[in-house]
Amino acid sequence: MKLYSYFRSSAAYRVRIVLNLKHINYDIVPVHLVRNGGEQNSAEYLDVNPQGLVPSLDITAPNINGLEPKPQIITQSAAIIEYLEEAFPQPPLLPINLIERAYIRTLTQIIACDMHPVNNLRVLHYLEERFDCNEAEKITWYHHWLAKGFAAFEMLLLKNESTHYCCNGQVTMADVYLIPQVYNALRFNLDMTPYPITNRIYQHCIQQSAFVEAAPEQQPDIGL
Ligand SMILES: N[C@@H](CCC(=O)N[C@@H](CS)C(=O)NCC(=O)O)C(=O)O
Repeated sequence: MKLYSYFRSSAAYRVRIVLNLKHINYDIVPVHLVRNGGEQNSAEYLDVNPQGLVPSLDITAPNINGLEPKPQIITQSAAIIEYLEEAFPQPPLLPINLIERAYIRTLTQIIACDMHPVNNLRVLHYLEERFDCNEAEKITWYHHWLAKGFAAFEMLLLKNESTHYCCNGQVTMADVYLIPQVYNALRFNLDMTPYPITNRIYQHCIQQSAFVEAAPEQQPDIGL
């Protein structure tokens, strides 16, 4: 498998964690989101992912008997993660209980649908280019949407009596989405003190090898 990734991309970070948790071998294909106006906008990469976003996962079968395999590329981190969960069920990242599965998807979607998209690089660029927002205004925007999302997330963790993981003392997709989002928040100096349960889960997860190896600091493209 080949993962088109950028070390700082939190959506790619989610997929890296899942690949590591499931012990799946993969090669990183770096896509630099800043250099040369962003390699995600190149014609070559748009052919891989027409949205010009990372991650993309290339699961094309190997060339057997000289036959050219049909390229198979999955885009959108949630689609990639659901594919990996179905194709590589061990260890499961969703529990069996249907209510708990729904709860985990609620948590992942708070991040993937309501927090991350409004703070994406291209959104921040648009604020600057179209509405002339300066750095401080962009940070205000960024913090606003993160704080709204984390407040709801924390409330749900409290109601669910979460301790070291988001659900039931075991790693699930909810942790996979949460850790990169907290990493981003810390990078942009959001005050995380109002979210003690979130912080505890973050500190617990980042000690574990699947999370450590997926972290931006460990990526081969960090110095490129
Ligand atoms: N919903 C998409 C979001 C992907 C996404 O926004 N990726 C960011 C990096 S975290 C990106 O490629 N940004 C490039 C840009 O904004 O130009 C997913 O989950 O895969």
